[in-house]
Amino acid sequence: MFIEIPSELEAALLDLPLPEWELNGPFLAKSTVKRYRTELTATPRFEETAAALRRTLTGKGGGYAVLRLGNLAKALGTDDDRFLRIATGFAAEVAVPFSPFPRWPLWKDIGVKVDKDPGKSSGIGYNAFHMDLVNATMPPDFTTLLCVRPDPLGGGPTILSDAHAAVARLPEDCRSLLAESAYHYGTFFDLFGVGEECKPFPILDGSDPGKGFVRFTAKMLERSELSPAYAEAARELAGELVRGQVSFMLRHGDYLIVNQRRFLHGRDALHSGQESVPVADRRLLLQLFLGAGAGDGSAA
Ligand SMILES: O=C(O)CCC(=O)C(=O)O
Ligand SMILES: [Fe+2]
Repeated sequence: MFIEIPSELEAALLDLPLPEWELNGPFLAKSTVKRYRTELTATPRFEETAAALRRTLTGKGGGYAVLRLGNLAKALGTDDDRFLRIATGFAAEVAVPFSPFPRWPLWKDIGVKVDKDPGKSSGIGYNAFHMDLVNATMPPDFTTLLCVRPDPLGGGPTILSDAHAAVARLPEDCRSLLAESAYHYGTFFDLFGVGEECKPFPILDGSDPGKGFVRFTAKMLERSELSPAYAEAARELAGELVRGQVSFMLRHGDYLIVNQRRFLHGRDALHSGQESVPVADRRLLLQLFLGAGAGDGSAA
């Protein structure tokens, strides 16, 4: 699941003149996708690396990948737009990059806030298994996290779990409860490219593994009012996800891409003592969503 960048590709990427990207509404413009692809495919071993990335995300048994961009991050600096353009170029080989949040840039900061709900994005606690934009009718096919700075205190390993494998281990009666439209989570307003609000929703929609989503967030167990039988079924699923989890620390320059139709993600708690870490030194990720591209209808 970890993909190294061949050294000759790395060297070529350092000098690649990728222009600033353009957006078409929330989507990366087709003209940018085309231009980046033209530049990138001219570099040695790019195509085989992009193919390996796609295989790892969508092939049999796959569902997430970590592209090791650490050497490029070190050489270019993560503040340098050239680094983000390279990451955007790899992302665009998987699906169409877009920002569902109209007021935010394409890449959204996920920093560390000590006074936020510890279990939510940018909180310091255990961020339980979830899919991003769980309550949208068309959630992003892929969610991606670029690690600019790991927790300097050494906490916050990423957790991942194969959602369909977890479901398959559940008893039949539990699965039928999960297939009912009895679940809800969070708020929904002013989002682009992800459809409408889905409320209530079934966790299982009856489609084949890898096609439909396991529309789940373990955060609903504490933050949504669910009737007891459904809450219990959701709790059992959460337990199976934990039983099947893998866990690893994202390093500087690691680019995690998760196929949301296969894997759910989360993060273990950061190390205690975040209050004493200056904000500018705390863990920092950049998040980007990818969709199959129903959106950008422009010919540009
Ligand atoms: O902090 C992390 O590693 C994960 C964050 C996350 O999953 C989110 O913000 O949706
Ligand atoms: Fe997330």
